[in-house]
Amino acid sequence: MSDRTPYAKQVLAGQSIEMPSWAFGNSGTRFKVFAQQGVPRDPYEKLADAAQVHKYTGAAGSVALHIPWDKVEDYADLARHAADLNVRIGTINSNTFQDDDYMLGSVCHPDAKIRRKAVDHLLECVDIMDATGSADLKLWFADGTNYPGQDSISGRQDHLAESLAEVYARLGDHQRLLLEYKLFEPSFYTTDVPDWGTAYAHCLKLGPKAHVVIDTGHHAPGVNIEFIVAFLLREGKLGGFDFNSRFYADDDLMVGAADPFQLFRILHELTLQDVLLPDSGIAYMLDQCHNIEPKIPGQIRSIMNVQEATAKALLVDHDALAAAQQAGDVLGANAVLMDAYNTDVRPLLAEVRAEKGLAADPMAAYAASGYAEEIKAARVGGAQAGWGA
Ligand code: RM4
Ligand code: MN
Repeated sequence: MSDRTPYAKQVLAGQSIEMPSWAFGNSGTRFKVFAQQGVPRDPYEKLADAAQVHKYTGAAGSVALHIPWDKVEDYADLARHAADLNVRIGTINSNTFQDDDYMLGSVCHPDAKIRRKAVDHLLECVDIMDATGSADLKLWFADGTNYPGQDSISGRQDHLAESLAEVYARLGDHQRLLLEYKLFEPSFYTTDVPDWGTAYAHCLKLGPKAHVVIDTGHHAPGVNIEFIVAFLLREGKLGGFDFNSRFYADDDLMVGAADPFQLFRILHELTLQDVLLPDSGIAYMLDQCHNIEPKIPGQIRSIMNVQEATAKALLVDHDALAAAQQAGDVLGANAVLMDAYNTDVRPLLAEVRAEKGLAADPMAAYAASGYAEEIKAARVGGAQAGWGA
């Protein structure tokens, strides 16, 4: 038993990863959405499914909403429903990419009327945060252009800055604005928030309640994401993560599926700064779609993948690492990291689960519960949730 084991167990027991409500609805590519049986018909049923993930992992205590996908009459009632299910409502995600008016952009649109509409939507999201008790507003903009000359690149930055400033001014004392960046898609020539540098510059100007979100799928191939993590953490500007994994672009596949070593490297940077627990100010969440696999097990597996990468990162011997770095021992330092990465942490996680009264294998425990069969039988009729294609 390494010296780090008790500490690792303590952090793992307290870790919580937020789930995206949209992971439980139907999803697909622009080619086809394959419907699955038993999929939720409304946000209440999405929360019920999310609660199953928390029930078996003990590490997924909150659910992010996406507006308008999760619009309800009474958000306080939805928050109570969540509490009854032993989960809570987390981040509110805005949506300014699915309305015909947004064809040429939303908060960066050349027409002031459209920008007004988009900013009003973001302000409505803050109203919802007030009702649900959410702390974070997550903004991702599909804004950009497809052709050189289509619009003014710098003019759009002005619009972005003005729009963000208005939303920022509306935030309550304990609310934050999290700005997400993405390299490309749906725009292909320019994107208005394409990278962490752009997001960082805007957040810096806005003030202390604005932070950058790293969606792990939103980078060019080969980008060193852990460098971005270390940099933003050092500047106090890392707001959170949208975890997923990618083979090509924004694949939204299960985190840790494509590159578990990258996930470990990211978690190592976070572990070095001791920011893994919920009070750290870093909002950890999944942003994934389960297009071909069943959704609840897809989320359970994803939470387990994050837990495994976290456990390995927690086992890195920081003293030995620092000593090797100081001595200029390149191979020794690398070996310290690889030793931890190559540890089988599944028994350790089984212990952590047992101490919380959970089954050692959340996948098997969920499969044996019969819940999947129950929802297939019960959720007949009505319109399944999903975001179309
Ligand atoms: C975007 C981005 C947002 C997510 C939507 C569904 O690419 O990742 O975070 O809310 O997809
Ligand atoms: Mn995202």
